[in-house]
Amino acid sequence: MVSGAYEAPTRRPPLTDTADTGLKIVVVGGFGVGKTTLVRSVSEIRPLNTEEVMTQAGVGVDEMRGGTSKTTTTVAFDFGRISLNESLVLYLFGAPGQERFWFLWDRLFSGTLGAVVLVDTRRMDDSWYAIDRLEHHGTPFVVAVNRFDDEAAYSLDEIRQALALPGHVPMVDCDARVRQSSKDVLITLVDHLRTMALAREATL
Ligand SMILES: Nc1nc2c(ncn2[C@@H]2O[C@H](COP(=O)(O)OP(=O)(O)OP(=O)(O)O)[C@@H](O)[C@H]2O)c(=O)[nH]1
Ligand SMILES: [Mg+2]
Repeated sequence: MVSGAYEAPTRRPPLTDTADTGLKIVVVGGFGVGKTTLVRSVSEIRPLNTEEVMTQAGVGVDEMRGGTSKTTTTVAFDFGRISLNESLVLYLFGAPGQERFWFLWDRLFSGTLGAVVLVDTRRMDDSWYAIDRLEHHGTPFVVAVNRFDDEAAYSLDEIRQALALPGHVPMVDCDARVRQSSKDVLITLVDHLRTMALAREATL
């Protein structure tokens, strides 16, 4: 196991009395990019997962590139929670990655303040649909590149170009298995949301 990696919370810590702002955040991206892993690694409560075992029937349809030991897939969504400080709580929803479940995304985006698009550079084209839907909904997002062990081949600038991302969209590297790394992604998103809110205020 990687150092700092996920350990299942053994209890459900209650929300602190000072928590007064809840933000709905969605983690979205293609099949097998690590969305469930990220929600699990960072959640302070035992996350709700809707994982199903992948069966023979999925051979040829649910193909993972890069040979992982993945045996399950999300069929509805993941749910977790993290308190970033005394007042700010994020409610995390991990989207299902397989194309046949993408119809659920638009519902999942309802009421969302911001999103994380998780990218695996071995399947970069799987990110297009997520970015397209978020832009359609006008949902601010950051792009987190989940660096699987065997790749550091592309720089963030190269990935920005490949995905045609405008300069204002923050990009970060991450290891979705590591709590602090996943937390840093969420902090990047919250900082981005704050910057955008301040810019909006300044133009009023
Ligand atoms: N080496 C490595 N493996 C990872 C990393 N992040 C996730 N994994 C593994 O990759 C596989 C896919 O992770 P999931 O979290 O199930 O991916 P997902 O995006 O939720 O998948 P779907 O819900 O099926 O779309 C799992 O076997 C993880 O253990 C990483 O940063 N490095
Ligand atoms: Mg999943």
